[in-house]
Amino acid sequence: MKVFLTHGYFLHEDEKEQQIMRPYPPLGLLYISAYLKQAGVDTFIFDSTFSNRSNLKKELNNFQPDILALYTNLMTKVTILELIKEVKITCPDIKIILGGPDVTYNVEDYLKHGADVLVIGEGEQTMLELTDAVDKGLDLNEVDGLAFLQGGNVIKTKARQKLKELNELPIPDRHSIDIAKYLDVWKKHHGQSALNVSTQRGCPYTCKWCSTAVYGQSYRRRSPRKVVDEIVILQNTYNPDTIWFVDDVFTVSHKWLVEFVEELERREIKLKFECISRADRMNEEVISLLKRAGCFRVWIGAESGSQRIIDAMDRRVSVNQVRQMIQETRKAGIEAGTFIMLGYPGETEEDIKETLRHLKESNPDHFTITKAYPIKGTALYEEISSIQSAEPNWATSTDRDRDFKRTYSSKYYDYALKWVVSEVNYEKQNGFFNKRKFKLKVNSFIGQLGMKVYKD
Ligand code: B12
Ligand code: SF4
Repeated sequence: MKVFLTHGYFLHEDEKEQQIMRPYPPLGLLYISAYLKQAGVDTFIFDSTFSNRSNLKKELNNFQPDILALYTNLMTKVTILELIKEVKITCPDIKIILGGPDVTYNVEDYLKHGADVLVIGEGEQTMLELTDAVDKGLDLNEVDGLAFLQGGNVIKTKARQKLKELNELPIPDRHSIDIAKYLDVWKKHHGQSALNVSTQRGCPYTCKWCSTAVYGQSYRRRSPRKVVDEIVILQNTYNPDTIWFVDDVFTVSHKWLVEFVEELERREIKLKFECISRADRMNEEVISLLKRAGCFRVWIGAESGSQRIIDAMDRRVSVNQVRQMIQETRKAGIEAGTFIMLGYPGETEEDIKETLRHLKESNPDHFTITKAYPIKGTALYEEISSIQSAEPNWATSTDRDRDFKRTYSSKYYDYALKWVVSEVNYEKQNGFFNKRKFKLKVNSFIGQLGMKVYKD
């Protein structure tokens, strides 16, 4: 049984990312690959990030797999559907399997667009059992965590039990892809290289816009020893300048953090890393532990500067806490970043002004800002279903294109974004009035003007 693993992300087709240039290896796929190879399955992994569609087809043709298994998220969906269509014509005997966060709540659509089987949730065990079942011609109904069509009907097998012991997972199969390409791009564009590592799976919180499609509302973690083992391998093999922990809330367990710091210190491992946290899982002691461990940047989600909107999101944090933790983090010599969302249902101009005040006052080193959109399967998605503007064509759009009736027109929030970004960046500029400051003021003015024009 030959398995060809890939994902539908091509950097050269992503103009936005070409400006950002912070690509990371496809960690989920690398976990699946390591797990299958460990069990002796003949597996080939094609990392599409720096490649193109014609190379993918060439490699697929060379390898002649029985199974083509693709990672799918909401941004890569359209490409994945195009690939399925082509493969169905050129190699109709290959079984097409999809996994990743976007399949869980779009089961019928993916199956009706040509996928043979979907792997729902955590993929390692399901993929291995599925490969075995396909190989031996066994009944797929016996494999947990699948969806497929039978006589035109959607069949969903029993939900897969979440892995209890993450320590049993093999180290991701990085050596089967060209990691040097990632390191080079990072070095060239940011002066230092970075690689991604996962220490936990699941998140116990319930923020309404966040997708828990893969790991659910859970919290499982690898032991600090296993994580440090992986870091040592990465340092000896690739020597990245920094590590990004992809975990949802890195500081969720303070006990784990203490043990992690002790393990690093005991083995005299020097680390420089970036992670994501929540203000309510931070305090002075946690910040000092992060510093000791080598954290150079921590992202502290707030999403809004208005407590009313934070509560509507079920974010369960106070805006004052967020402000205080951003400031304390910076005082400790760690960069602070924060995420902001505009256009959440019910958000008014007053809320946006509070968000602007919040950003100016907390003064993070970095912030990202997006217009709120509903990911299928989230509480936000359910909430906006009655106020959705129009149902976009599923196969040619993404959840990002799904619009809904907000307090003001959708365009209003595009201009609000421009206003907030330029105002905050203006505030960050030191010195006399100069060309950059002038440009930011002009953009801020355009933003405000657009907000006036599109308020209704
Ligand atoms: C790191 C990350 C990123 C990085 C990606 C870097 C990279 N190359 O990995 C960056 C910052 C670039 C990013 C961007 C985006 N992301 Co993101 N990201 C994450 C995050 C935090 C961790 C991903 C990760 O590495 N997880 C660890 C690995 C081991 O898990 P995994 O990938 O899910 O893999 C498991 C399963 O999915 C499955 N599986 C995976 N691949 C395959 C393949 C097959 C064949 C099979 C059978 C199974 C399978 O098995 C794996 C192991 O159990 C997740 C949240 C999360 N906690 O997972 C969001 C998440 C995946 N991102 C999300 C979103 C929305 C985005 C963006 C659209 C955001 C935006 N507005 O631009 C973009 C899309 C970018 C793109 N073009 O693809 C959503 C996806 C929702 C959805 N339905 O698709 C998530 C779930 C966040 C959330 N909670 O809402 N992201
Ligand atoms: S936004 Fe962060 S804290 Fe909230 S549910 Fe998602 S991962 Fe958890």
